[in-house]
Amino acid sequence: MNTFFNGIEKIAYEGADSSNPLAFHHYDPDQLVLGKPMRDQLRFAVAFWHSLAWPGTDPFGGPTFERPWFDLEGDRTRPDSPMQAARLKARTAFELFDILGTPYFCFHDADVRPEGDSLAESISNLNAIADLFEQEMARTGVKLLWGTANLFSHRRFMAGAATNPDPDVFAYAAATIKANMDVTHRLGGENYVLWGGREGYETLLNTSLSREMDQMGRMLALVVDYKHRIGFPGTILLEPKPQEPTKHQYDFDVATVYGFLRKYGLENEVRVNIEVGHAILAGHSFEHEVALAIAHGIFGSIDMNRNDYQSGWDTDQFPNNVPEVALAYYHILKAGGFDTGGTNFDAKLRRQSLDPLDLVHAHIGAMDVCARALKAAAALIEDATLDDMLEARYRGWDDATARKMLAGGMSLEEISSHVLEKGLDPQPVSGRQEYLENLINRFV
Ligand code: XUL
Ligand code: CO
Repeated sequence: MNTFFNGIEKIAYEGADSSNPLAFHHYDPDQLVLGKPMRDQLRFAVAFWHSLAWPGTDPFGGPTFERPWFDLEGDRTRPDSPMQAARLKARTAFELFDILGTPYFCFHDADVRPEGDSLAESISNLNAIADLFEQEMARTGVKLLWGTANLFSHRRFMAGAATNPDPDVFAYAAATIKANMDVTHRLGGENYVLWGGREGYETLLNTSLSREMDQMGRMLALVVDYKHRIGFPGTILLEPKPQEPTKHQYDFDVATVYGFLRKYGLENEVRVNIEVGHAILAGHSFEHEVALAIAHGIFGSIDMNRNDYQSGWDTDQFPNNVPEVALAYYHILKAGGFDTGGTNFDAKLRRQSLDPLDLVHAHIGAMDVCARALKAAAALIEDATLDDMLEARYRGWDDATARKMLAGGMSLEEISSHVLEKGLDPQPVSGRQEYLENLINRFV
């Protein structure tokens, strides 16, 4: 074993004083944070896509990474070579999970199996790789956080999957989702993700918004119905993103997704998978998206990959901003932590980071950033100043009249009389933002 990674040993926790780059400095899986081992608080997952299937391309240049399975994938002269490539890639993936000690992984069908000449062949390829996954999962104890279908790379999906003007594409997408839900269920996946890569539009000149929204609502209702019929115990997750690849994506952000779920009556069935970079693209902060999802009761899971703050597109970089991550975990921990969700790295190396070792360093760094942020968030909660000040800010609402007013027990006339009779003259109080920012700075 351990061939691609050339003998790299399992990464161990050595503490903040260690200078060993192949050690964790903050992620100690067994350390208790708010009464739970860090392993179970963070629930780390490695994404197959960018870590194993992305070849280092960018809009101006071809592949930069040389991975042994890429050569086999392209060799169509030997009929089994794309499947050999898929098996080699899968074994290498589990080597990586083993080295890092990440408890979970995530995949898209297109990352793990070669596309067949027909849907039936693609599904049979997927099932064959799932057999190998089962063996590797049993060998290593690594579990599946989520599975998903890639309904955006192939040209058949260029005008959308669920939102395609052609009903045959809708049906093809539905059949693909079914196959992926079956595999996710078989592998004990804890969630099933839908990210609408092509569910949006390039121009309104050729787009009927009302039709496309109804088509998306129908697809999601079919998914929820199938989940219940097969007894899939996991969570269905939608992943918001405002644009890219399409100019406008329907799952723009958490607020938009919540409105969409309400419109189609699915707000109690579906939650969100929030990605740092997608929040930034939508003009929000990551903690805003997390906090809003929690406020709406639809928080599910996170993809902890960030954008470059200058470039303005989805660069999917590994996280390295502790305060940003800490504030998100603060909200997650305050809400009781992850349920079926976890911390997935849907992140890719920079295209000059050619070596297998770069993949290991990227994940070590990302896991350490998250661990450090988690500890800071827990310390903020234990300190309780932030929470106490928030509570105090709204304390006026404990008053009987205030409660009656909020519960709908007073009309506008009654409220008006109340103000006039009492001679109310509310005085502004400081929001103390700088004080609070200084407080955060003590913990991160
Ligand atoms: C794309 C993206 C996807 C989803 C799953 O921006 O983040 O990988 O996480 O399809
Ligand atoms: Co993602």
